[in-house]
Amino acid sequence: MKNFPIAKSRRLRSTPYTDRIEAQGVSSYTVYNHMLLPASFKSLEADYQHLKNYVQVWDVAAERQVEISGKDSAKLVQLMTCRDLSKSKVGKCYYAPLIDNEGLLINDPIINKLAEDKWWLSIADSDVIFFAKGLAAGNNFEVEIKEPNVNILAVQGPLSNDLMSKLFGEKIKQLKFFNFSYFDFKNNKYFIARSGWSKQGGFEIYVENDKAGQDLYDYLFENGKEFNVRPGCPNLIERIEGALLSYGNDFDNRDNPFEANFDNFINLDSEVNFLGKDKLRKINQDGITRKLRGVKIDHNTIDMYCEKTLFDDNNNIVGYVRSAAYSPTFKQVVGIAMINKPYWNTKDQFKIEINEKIYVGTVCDLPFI
Ligand code: THG
Repeated sequence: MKNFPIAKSRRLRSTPYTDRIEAQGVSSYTVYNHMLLPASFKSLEADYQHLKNYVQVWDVAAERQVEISGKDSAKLVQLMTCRDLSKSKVGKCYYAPLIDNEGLLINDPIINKLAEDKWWLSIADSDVIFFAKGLAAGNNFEVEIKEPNVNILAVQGPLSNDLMSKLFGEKIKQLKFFNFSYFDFKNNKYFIARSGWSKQGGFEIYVENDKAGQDLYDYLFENGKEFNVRPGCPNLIERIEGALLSYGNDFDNRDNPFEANFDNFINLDSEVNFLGKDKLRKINQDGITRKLRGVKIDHNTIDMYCEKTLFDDNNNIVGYVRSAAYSPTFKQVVGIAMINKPYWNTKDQFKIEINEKIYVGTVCDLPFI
């Protein structure tokens, strides 16, 4: 498939960091929450190796916040997710699948609890705000729902502790995984979480002031020279190996949370009220007939712009690859695929057509690493 430049407009939103990443050589974009999300700088593989060894600063402003506040905010947030939030605490981040009344997936945000009556849903690529507003209206909830001007900078990689403590002080090293707190830098206060869409460790800075964020961006690069800092972005290879799921790619509104491996975040036995609870109970009783699995394919390239079908030797459908990339670590194509039950065992084999040739692959566990 030919590559075309992306035509920018107001509707396809830029971020406060766009000018900077373009000056630094961003080489491709994807679109996420109607906003530019960088997809590569030097190359997927060069970015991957650098991320695994040093530290990168990412413009992930496209991870938008849906702010839900007010008297009924906890009720509304709980209504949208099958994860039990009744014992949730301020200062913690909760990875939580959002489910509709059919028991199907809407999104998989990180839910940040800012106060008992204030939440930020840090969303993946679907229009959660309209779903939330519809539910609030239909239930007469007393809530305020908006998209605040928050533009996340992620600092990811094994040297992220070094860079972040140089700017924000030693105490940032004590921040635990999926916790957030407030840290000062040059007279500004920043909401910082230990989280991020890589398995290399790191932080996410939820920037609420554009100008301060742009200055911070520049300081991160000035202070990061000794750690070989580079601009980066969520890396396709690294995130597939780590099984960090992507809404719209690996799963979408045709899939239920059991099929998408969210078992640890589905609480059917608690008293809390959420959409699709009865549907999920039924699915849990009946059992699922397909689920997301890892796949390895004996080839050195794959182009993914739609699902790719997998076949057995009798040309029965084994499943569909939803994301894939060549891994320099495994020296094979690695992917995430929705696999039908008879074929979902580790080491089950399949055939796949890539560029008009047939290749062999095997089913494996997620994550790869
Ligand atoms: N950070 C923030 N917002 C986000 C993302 C993010 N919004 C969009 C998207 N990413 C949401 N999806 C995910 C998917 C996986 C994780 C976070 C957000 C993740 N998972 C860990 C894992 O699977 O190892 C930990 C999950 C857990 O155990 O709680 O981090 O990245 N701000």
